[in-house]
Amino acid sequence: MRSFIPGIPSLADELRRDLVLGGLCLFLCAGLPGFGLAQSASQRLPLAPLEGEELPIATKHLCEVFVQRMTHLGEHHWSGGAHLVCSGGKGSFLVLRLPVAQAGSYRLALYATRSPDIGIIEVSHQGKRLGQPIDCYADHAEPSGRIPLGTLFLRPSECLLRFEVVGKNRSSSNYRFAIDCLDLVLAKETASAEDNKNSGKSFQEIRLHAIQVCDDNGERSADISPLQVKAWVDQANRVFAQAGLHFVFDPRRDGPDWTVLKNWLVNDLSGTDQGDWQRAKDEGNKAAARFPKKMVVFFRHGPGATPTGGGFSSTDCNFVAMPGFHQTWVGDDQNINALAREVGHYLGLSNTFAKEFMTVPDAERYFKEHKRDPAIFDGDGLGDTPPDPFVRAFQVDRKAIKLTLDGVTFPLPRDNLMSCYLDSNKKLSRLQIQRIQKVLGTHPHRKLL
Ligand SMILES: [Ca+2]
Repeated sequence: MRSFIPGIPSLADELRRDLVLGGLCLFLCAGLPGFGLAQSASQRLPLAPLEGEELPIATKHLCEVFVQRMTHLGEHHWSGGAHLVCSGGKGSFLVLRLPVAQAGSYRLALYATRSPDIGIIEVSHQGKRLGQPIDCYADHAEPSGRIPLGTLFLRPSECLLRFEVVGKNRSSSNYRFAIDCLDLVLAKETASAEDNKNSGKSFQEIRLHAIQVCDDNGERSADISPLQVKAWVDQANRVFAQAGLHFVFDPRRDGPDWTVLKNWLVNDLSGTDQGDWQRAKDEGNKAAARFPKKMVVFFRHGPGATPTGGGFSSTDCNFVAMPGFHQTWVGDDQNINALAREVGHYLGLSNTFAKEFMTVPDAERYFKEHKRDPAIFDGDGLGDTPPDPFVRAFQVDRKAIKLTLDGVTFPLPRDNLMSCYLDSNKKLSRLQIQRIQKVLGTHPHRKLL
């Protein structure tokens, strides 16, 4: 059996052969451009690649996705030394978010991986297929080289690229595919409706500082890339534009808004329930104080061997704690509102719900036990967000817009940022915006932003 997953004997044989062939080819063909795949493929890598292993995933359906280092097959054959592997069957798909700052026409090309266990994929944008179906079958693993996908019009709000497995080569042993990187080049810019809508509006800018945390020995690093942080920040900006706020973040590893911190105490941050909360919080506040006038966000692993999917913040701490980008999902969708929600907590907002229930009968029992008082479901005490009996089973069901408990109907605040329901158009209420503005004006830490 051949597989992408390292450590399987038949693959090890495969890799050894590739190492030998790759090395031989590099040796024989040095100075002869375009002759020998390993050499020419590495030469053709884009100048500013969007690494598959660093791009934010929006949705994955019927597949597992993981990053695989590829430097064992040659130091410079794969861009960034790694690719993103998607392992599923026919019909599985993966949707990536492209970092698009301005509307315009873009030239797009894919750099994938050829391998014995690869399926045939189609790439599409907004339902329109880009190029021809791509068959990357080969009898050994190697970079595909440049695969042009044509020119497409992209807006910042419509930047989702879909990769779907539509079949496989008769010789292929599986339906996987792997994305090394994308080459996205702006060919012609256009003012978008979004730009026009926001031009002339004045926003209060808050600079965000992202800290990727690992243990003191460098292990258990949070799984996060600047492009992924940028996707979360862009979504937060869509929501907080309503409150006149705009978060600024420079998505470069060597830029002013990105730091790596080796500190196990901060890496283990898990909230007020943790045993050494006071000490951990003090340590977090101390690390955050190094970046005054910025909103500091820790991307941390969490305690134990398995990375956490949770985040937290409040006005009580001077930082936002977040998990790795791909550690938090709502159904098939990556939780794109996770940062915006925690920023909401940082700026003084509470959840719309007071308590979480697994099933409707649980919520109904609780309601009856508390004299059918709707206020027991009110998590934030704000008059313009309705009491929210949050039942986990309704989280992903977009059609669930109300819930009746013992004859009393509750409208569910699906589109409110501080609820936990899946919704693509999250909003803030008038009183939530007032609360944020008050916190920004009077809070000892926040008023310095
Ligand atoms: Ca790569």
